[in-house]
Amino acid sequence: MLIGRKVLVKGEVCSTNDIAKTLAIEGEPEGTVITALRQTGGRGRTGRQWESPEGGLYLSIILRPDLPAKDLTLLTVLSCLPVAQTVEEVCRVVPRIKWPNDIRVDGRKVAGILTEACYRGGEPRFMVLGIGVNLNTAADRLNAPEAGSLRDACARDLDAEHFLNVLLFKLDDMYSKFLKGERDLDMYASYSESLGYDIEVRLGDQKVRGRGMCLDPDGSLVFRSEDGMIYRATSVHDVVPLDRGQVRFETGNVH
Ligand code: BT5
Repeated sequence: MLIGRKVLVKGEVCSTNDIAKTLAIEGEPEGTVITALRQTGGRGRTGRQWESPEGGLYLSIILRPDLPAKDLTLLTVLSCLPVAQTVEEVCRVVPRIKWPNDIRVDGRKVAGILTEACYRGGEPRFMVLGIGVNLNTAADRLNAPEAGSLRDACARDLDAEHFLNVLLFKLDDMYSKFLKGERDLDMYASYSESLGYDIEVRLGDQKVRGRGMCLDPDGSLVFRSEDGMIYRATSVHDVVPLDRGQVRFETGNVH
């Protein structure tokens, strides 16, 4: 097992991603995991905040994939699958993946992923895969209206060490397959609440309604707008599910 060969457990940190990046620059090998009890500067995408009080699980993994930069977004997107499967196995609830990086239970965000990469000559030197899970978090105290907690979802306290072990095992399996060129896109699609469903894709004031079709090989979300145009959403877009009774439509060919 590569991911989790070494796990560094911290108390309070600014961001586990920052610690992982510093260690990676200093030569820390691939697979090392940094976890923290809480973060004072937890980050989401595009400068957003990830609220990180005690009770949640915060981890960052150093990866040194021998892959072209164009594969990294797909790796991030597919990393949601082991997180969702861990939630399902440990908590016995039904998780859904909202493209690109949210894991939700009953429409509430219980986990998010942030990957950050360091490049040399246009190719990735290393990447840090950061995952935040609201494990035993008091979600009603978070300044995030859509947040949910796994403890609330399954009505019991969860064992953080057990959750982490299952998660690292599943991430390791997904990562080793990804490096061999295997992408479990059908399995991903079965957990997705964006593929085959009506969605609204937002960027600033712009909003386009359509239906998620498939993942592009570069990880972007291919969707067909209501007027029949084919678009790609990239990770700067926000994808909002349109609840019309959550009817699933057939997805297009997944590459
Ligand atoms: C994410 O960003 O969902 C990425 C979260 C990654 C966090 C991990 S923790 C370990 C590692 N170290 C870090 O510093 N980060 C990573 P995004 O899709 O941009 O979602 C951010 C948005 O989610 C915020 O703007 C809030 O609306 C909401 N939010 C903030 N904290 C939340 C929480 N604890 N639970 C659910 N939603 C939250």
